[in-house]
Amino acid sequence: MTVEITAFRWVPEPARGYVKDLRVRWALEEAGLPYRVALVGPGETAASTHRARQPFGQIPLYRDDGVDLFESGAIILHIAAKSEALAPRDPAGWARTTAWVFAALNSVEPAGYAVMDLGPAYSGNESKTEQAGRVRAEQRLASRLDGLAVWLNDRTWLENGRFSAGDLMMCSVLRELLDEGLLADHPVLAAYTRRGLDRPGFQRALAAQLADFSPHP
Ligand SMILES: N[C@@H](CCC(=O)N[C@@H](CS)C(=O)NCC(=O)O)C(=O)O
Repeated sequence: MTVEITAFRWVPEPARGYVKDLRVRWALEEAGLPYRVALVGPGETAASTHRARQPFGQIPLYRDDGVDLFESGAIILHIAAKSEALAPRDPAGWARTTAWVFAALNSVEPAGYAVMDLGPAYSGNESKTEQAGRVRAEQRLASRLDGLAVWLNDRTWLENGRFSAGDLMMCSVLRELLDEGLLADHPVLAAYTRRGLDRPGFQRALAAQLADFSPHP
C-alpha cells in the first residue's frame, strides 16, 4: 500500500504550517516516498477508531504495509530506516541519528514549549512566583540552546557533514523558536534552522500541508 498519513482538514490560521504532520511529510519528501493523506476534522480525533490508533487523540498518524504508527519521532525513525537519505546505514551512524531525534524531542522541544506557553514576557501582571518560573524556564531553554550552538559551531549538520533525520527533527523544533524570536541570541542556530528550511523537501512538505487545509472547519 502507498504510505498513508493522517492530518487535520482544518486548523486556525496561525497553526497552519506548524501542525506536526509537516515533519512526516518532510521525511517522506527527503526519502522520495510517495504518500496519500487522510484528512480528519476537528471533532474526529475523539472517535474510538482514531483513539485505537492514537491513544491521545492527536495527529499525525502513519501507516504502510508493515506498521501503523503514532508519535512523530517514531514515524520519522521508521521512515529513516527505509532511506539512506535520512540516516547512515552503519549501526554507529544510525545510533547517532536516533540520539539527535531524541535530543530534539526530549531535550529541546519541551524546554521551548515551557517558554512559549508562558506567553509574552513582562506583562506586568505576573506574581513573583510566576516571574521566577519564567526565569527558570528561560534559563533552561538558554542552556539547551547554548549547548546545541557550541556543538554546531561551524558544522553544517549535526553529524558528519550530512543531513539526517536528526537534523530534520531538530530544525522542525527550532523553527518554532526562530519564528517566536527565541533564537535571537543564537545566530548559529538560526542559520542552521534556515539551512534546513531551505531544503526543497521542506518547501514541498510545507506547500502540501497548506494546500490540504479547508478554508472552514
Ligand atoms: N508527541 C506527539 C504530539 C502530536 C501533537 O501535538 N499533535 C497536535 C497537532 S500538532 C494535535 O493533534 N493536537 C490536538 C490535540 O492534542 O488534541 C507527536 O510528536 O506526534
